[in-house]
Amino acid sequence: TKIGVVGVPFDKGQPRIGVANGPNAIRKAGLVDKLRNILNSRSKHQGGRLREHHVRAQQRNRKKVPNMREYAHVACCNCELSKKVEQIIREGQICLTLGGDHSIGIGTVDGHIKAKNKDVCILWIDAHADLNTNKTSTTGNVHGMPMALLASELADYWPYLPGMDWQQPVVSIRNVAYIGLRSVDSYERLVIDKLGITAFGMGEVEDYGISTVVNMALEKIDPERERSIHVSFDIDALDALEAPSTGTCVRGGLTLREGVHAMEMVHRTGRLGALDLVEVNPSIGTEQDVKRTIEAAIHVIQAAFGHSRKGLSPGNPTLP
Ligand code: DIR
Ligand code: MN
Ligand code: MN
Ligand code: MN
Repeated sequence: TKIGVVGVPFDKGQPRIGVANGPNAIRKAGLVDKLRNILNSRSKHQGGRLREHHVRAQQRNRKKVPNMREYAHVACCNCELSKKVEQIIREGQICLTLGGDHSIGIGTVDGHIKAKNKDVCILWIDAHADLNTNKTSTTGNVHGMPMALLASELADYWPYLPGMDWQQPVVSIRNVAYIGLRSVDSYERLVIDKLGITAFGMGEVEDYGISTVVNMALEKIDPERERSIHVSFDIDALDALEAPSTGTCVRGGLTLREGVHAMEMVHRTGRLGALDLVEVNPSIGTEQDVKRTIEAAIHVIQAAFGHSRKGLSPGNPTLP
């Protein structure tokens, strides 16, 4: 396994200050060493390598779109990010992107799709559907819009987006499944119903259990078990008690156990192509809240890359 880690200190998709420090905070807590441990625990010939990258937003124009705050920043950052993600995946690495707010999902999914010739399927793990257009959004925050920008079925609902020509809405919404929904706007609900989007809210997690939900989601979006899987994990999918340091936390969410289990299942498919971990905001809450949120994020990431809760064996299989 090769892993490419991209830090994206971007916060313009939402109004709270601090989320741009997410990548740094997660790294400071030891993420890279923990991922290297996982790689080192595998046998020699399976091997592993990890590389670090950064994408910084550089606004190059002042283009505006109605009801899309900081539009030009979002467009420029995602353009750079898409190229970086595409390059990483083309080099045979699984791309881990640390946000930043969830508007960066535009670039990560776009880059993933461009890198693979085959179809990509998406697990959007989030309290929110992020399915607003600039006409339905009540906030104008672009972190509530990435899925609507990516979905081919919604292409006609957008005005011309200057500086976003590189981004074509090429994902069919049939290749997308939500897990963890519990705060969905009314127009988002309408779109989910009209297009028949696969959506497992907290009610379904309660009814079936996380394991069945993940299996049902993968069965829907990847029935032939051949697609590259993109997981876009908004930390607010986790319960507010598990991950308080995030801009729009909602109570009644996934436990950390459920989040970790879902990622272990994705790991076991062997088809994880890219993981986004977004919306960790180290400026929200107490020191303890921040620590708890970052730890949760790291547990989720480790699980996706093969950490076992039953322990990792040492790379060298002989007892000293
Ligand atoms: C809301 C909140 N649906 C919006 N979205 C959030 O602004 O469009 N997404 N918080 O993560
Ligand atoms: Mn989100
Ligand atoms: Mn969210
Ligand atoms: Mn821990």
